[in-house]
Amino acid sequence: MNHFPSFTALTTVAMAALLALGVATGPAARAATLHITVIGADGRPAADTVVMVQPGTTGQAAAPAPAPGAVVVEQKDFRFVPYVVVVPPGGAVRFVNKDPFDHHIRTLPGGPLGKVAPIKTFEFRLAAGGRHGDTSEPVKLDLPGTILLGCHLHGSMRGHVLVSATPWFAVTDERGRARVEGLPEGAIELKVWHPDQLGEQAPQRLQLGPSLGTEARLDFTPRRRPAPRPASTDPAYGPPGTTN
Ligand SMILES: [Cu+2]
Repeated sequence: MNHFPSFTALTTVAMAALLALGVATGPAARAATLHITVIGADGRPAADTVVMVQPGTTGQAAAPAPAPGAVVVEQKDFRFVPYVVVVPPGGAVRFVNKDPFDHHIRTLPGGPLGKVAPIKTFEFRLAAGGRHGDTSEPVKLDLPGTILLGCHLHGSMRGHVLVSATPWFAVTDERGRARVEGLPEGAIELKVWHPDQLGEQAPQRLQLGPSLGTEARLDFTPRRRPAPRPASTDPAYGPPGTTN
C-alpha cells in the first residue's frame, strides 16, 4: 500500500492536466470520423453490415440528428431496396412499391433458427406501383432490435430493419466499407451486425483520434446474395391481379 498515495497524487496531477487541456480546447468537442472495412471469415468484403459506434463518453459532442422523415424501403425487382436499413429509436420506415405488381409486406421471425421475434409486427399490401410507387404509412419504431421483412406473395423476398441503440451508425457498401462521422474523440466501442450472423459479433474497443481507419472481421462468411430478377422480364409472375 506504500505506492497508493503517490499513485493518487499522480492521478490527480494527470486529471488536472486533462482538465486544463479540456479548457484549452474549448467547450466544442472535435468531431472525429471512423472509416471501417468489414470482411467475412473468408477475407472478402462483407456488404450490408451494420456498423454501430458507442462513444465511451459523449462529452459535448452532439449526437447526429436522425434523418428527417421516414427511411424509404423500396420493393423493386422482387427485392427490398436497400436490403438493410438502420434507424434510431423513434425513427420510422416507409415502404414504396416500385414493381408493376402487388407486394404484401410482412414481418417474420428472424435469426438463423427463426427464433428472433421482430421488435414490431405489421403487414399490409401495397398495390402495383406506378411511376411514383404505392406507398405505405410510416411505420414508427421505438425499441432497439431487428425486424426481418418478407412478402406474403413472393417467398424469396427478404429485407432487414435494424433499430440502433446508438445514433452513430452506417451500413457497409459492396466493398465492405462504411464511414461514421461526427463522433466525439476518445474511447469508442464498435459493434457490427450482419443479417446472416449466427450470434453476436465480438465488439471492439478503440481509441478514436480525429480520424481512424479500422477493420472488423465477421466470425462467418456471409452468403452471396443472388442477382436481382428484373420484374418486367420474369414470366413466372403475371400482371397485377393474377395469382402468383
Ligand atoms: Cu412481393
